[in-house]
Amino acid sequence: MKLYSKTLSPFGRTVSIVALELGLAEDIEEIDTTVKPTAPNTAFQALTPMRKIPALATDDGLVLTDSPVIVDYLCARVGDKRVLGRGTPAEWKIRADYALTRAATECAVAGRYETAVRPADKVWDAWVDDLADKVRAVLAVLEAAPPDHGGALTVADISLGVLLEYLDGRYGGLWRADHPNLVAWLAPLSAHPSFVATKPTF
Ligand SMILES: N[C@@H](CCC(=O)N[C@@H](CS)C(=O)NCC(=O)O)C(=O)O
Repeated sequence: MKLYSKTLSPFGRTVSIVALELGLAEDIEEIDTTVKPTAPNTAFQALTPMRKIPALATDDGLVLTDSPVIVDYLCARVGDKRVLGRGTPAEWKIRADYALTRAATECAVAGRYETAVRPADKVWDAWVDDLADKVRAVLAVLEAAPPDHGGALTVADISLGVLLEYLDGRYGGLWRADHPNLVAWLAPLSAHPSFVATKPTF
């Protein structure tokens, strides 16, 4: 399989960590892929029209896009019941937390594009504030009840840990002051081998 990605992308990094956790890293060749709105990567677009990372080209010729679909595929491939809790009582709580964290990540990435890609005279501050407000609201929910993986990493833990480190890298760790539970929750996760192995340099 080929994974078109970059660990700077929180969606791409989540997939890379899931692959490591599932013992699939050896089966996946990671292709470092640069994308940016307004600067089409035409070679990559020939593979996937939305030219968003991550994208997984499978051995039987499928191109999967959208990180949750790729995570689902990888878990199904090895019959994993832990990362998504597939078929266990924990499954829908894991999927609910993952969906929430992913939505906040979409806002954090969109906010980054608003400020780092859009020309300054075209930035709409109310829109940027709206995106930040949604990230804050999700973090407030998770601060009150961080995912509890009971020692076994799930994709809810992985995607939240990746989001928090993305906020550290792209937003100067501003979230830390108001979220002591998440700060304590993140520390051991950041030291986990799959997090260390995929740590991006922002
Ligand atoms: N829903 C997608 C989001 C992927 C996404 O937005 N990736 C960003 C990088 S973090 C991207 O490819 N941006 C390029 C663009 O929007 O043109 C997923 O979960 O994989």
